[in-house]
Amino acid sequence: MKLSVVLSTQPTQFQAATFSGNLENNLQAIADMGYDGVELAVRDPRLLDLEKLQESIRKYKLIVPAIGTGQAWGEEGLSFTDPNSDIRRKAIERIQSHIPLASQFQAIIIIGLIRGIVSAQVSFTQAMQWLIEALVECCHVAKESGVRLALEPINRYETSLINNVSEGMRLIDEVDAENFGLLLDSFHMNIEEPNIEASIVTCGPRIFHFHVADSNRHYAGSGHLNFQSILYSLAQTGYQGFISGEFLPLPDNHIAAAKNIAFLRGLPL
Ligand code: LER
Ligand code: MN
Repeated sequence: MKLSVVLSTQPTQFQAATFSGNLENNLQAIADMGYDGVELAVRDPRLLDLEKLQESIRKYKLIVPAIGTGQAWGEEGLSFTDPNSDIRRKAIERIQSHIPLASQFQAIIIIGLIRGIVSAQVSFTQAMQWLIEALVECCHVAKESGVRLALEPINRYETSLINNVSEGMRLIDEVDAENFGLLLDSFHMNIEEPNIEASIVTCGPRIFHFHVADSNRHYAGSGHLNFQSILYSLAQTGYQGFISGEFLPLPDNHIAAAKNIAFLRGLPL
């Protein structure tokens, strides 16, 4: 099992960014705990010192399986479905600006909250149309660099667009691009899926990335999710990617990340 954990490269309001702050110290801590990789949450790639980042990632022998992009929504309000066409265009450009970074690390680009919500003055059909158009355009450009995009079904309290696996799979049909798949997150699945394991199996090879947090969004092993059967179902789909921890940094990020890896490595899979 390949394990990673989320690290935000910039200060963030997103509470489940397990690590943020001093990059070098965090990467060292993550590597020392035995993680194979680090998932980077990046608001804007222009804010990064790419060379320094690459050097540090190499130094600690970590892999970057995925790049999170949701902070562009959380901190800047960019989204694919904003009523304002300038904001929609900026969101598309922002995702495309992640492509060189993702290509260097051979990482997946995550489409989380940057997809937006259905705004009051916009119909669901219109929002879906903007979402599909943005994804088609981004997937087309990403394909030239061999980069894949993964949309994350997110629970109803955070977005009104694509809350569950069946909506996600319908979107995959609409976008119709080989480099487009899903990121499943056990925390959101616990809220939205009738049966987590059965939903995972229906995705087959379209699962590009996987987030773990327990039912309470704390580290895996601290709530009531059955990770043994969840990860068994994931393996049944042929998934060979990372299991990436995205949980609240409580009681602190080091303790949470250490308990998460100890729990997952201890599962009889
Ligand atoms: C991001 O991966 C996520 O899971 C969302 O809850 C962001 O708010
Ligand atoms: Mn997630």
